[in-house]
Amino acid sequence: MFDDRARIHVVAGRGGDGSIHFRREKHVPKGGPDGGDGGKGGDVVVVADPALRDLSEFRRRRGVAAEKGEPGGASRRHGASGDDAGLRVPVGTQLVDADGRIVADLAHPGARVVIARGGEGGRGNARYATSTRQVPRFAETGLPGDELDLELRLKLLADAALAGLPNAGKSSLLARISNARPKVADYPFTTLAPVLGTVDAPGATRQLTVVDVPGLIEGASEGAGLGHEFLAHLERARLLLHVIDASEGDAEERWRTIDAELAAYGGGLEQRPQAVVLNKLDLLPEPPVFGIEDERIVRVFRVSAATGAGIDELKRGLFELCAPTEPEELVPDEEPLVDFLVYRPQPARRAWRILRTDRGFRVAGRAPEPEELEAALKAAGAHKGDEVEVGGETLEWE
Ligand SMILES: Nc1nc2c(ncn2[C@@H]2O[C@H](COP(=O)(O)OP(=O)(O)OP(=O)(O)O)[C@@H](O)[C@H]2O)c(=O)[nH]1
Ligand SMILES: [Mg+2]
Repeated sequence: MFDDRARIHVVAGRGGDGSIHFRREKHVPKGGPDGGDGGKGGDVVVVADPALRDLSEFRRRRGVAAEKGEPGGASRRHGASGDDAGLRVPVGTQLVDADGRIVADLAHPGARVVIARGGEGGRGNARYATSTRQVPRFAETGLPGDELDLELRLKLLADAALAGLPNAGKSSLLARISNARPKVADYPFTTLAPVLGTVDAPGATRQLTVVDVPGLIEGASEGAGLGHEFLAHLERARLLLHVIDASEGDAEERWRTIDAELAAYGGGLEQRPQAVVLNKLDLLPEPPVFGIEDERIVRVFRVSAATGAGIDELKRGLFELCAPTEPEELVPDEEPLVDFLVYRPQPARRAWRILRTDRGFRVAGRAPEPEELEAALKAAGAHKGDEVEVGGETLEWE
């Protein structure tokens, strides 16, 4: 089965806590504060990996989390940053947020995007020393990292796409040449959603992907039949396999019908190279003739998906027509960018922080709603019995 959708929960690392520490030196009875800052939490980074074909890995994998930052240390020592967590997805994957917005489109090999940022580390008590407060017995806790639910959607990036009128035998052909097992039946619009298959070259030296889309009819470019949505899937294919039922009437006329729809749709489809596949050879006494001369028609195949006649030649031809692409060169110092990325507005720097004290925690600034505060304290590591100072009051954490 081909998986083109998955859901995943991503959590960036929490920042490390600042340290509460005082200098200890010989001859200095009361050293000043020297607690260092915590390190930043790791980010969650999504990378488009050309070695992956679909999202099946995410059937098992439900979440990904980056590492926490290390706490600060004595002598103003900074905590180490948490490691990033990498999430590899196939090229062509779009990341969709909980509101259904596409936040990133990873359409090129190596494209990468930071989808969840790690939290900042907390400041150590050394940073809180002032002339009037020489013994700060508190330090900031680290901030939590971004946490979000993502939907991954793979927009089909096929080498070739099957196009043609309903019932032409597109799904039968895909079943013949690939590992896919699409539904085949003797009525139009059997295929209702795109199906992707992988075709192995003899000796498994190469693979190609071929997508089968619902049949096109006159007016498809304006939404007739199953409409444009499926024409859009043809857009990312390098080659169109234009399948025609040669047992029924005039093949050339039917070629023109579909070609007019491709032209009306535009989006580059009107220029895309095509191979014409005259199918259902077994129903004809003589191999069909096809006289249209057009520079976009790179090859004409005569096959029967039913008997298998001509199928080997079609497969061989496919590998010739879809020559391996040059691996896109990755300039080492220049990371490829995602096609587009919508940054989620960062929450305004919060008006409060949680400080760690000798006996528990102190909430500095304007305290938030109780639920939010509770969650933040829990995440900061509050335990039963810890003291929590909020707005001049001291409570005990339950
Ligand atoms: N005799 C014969 N029948 C075929 C051949 N190829 C397909 N068929 C039959 O034609 C009918 C339609 O085949 P499909 O593969 O479902 O056609 P399709 O183009 O995918 O149709 P839609 O999904 O509706 O667009 C089925 O009954 C197939 O068994 C062939 O080479 N010879
Ligand atoms: Mg079909």
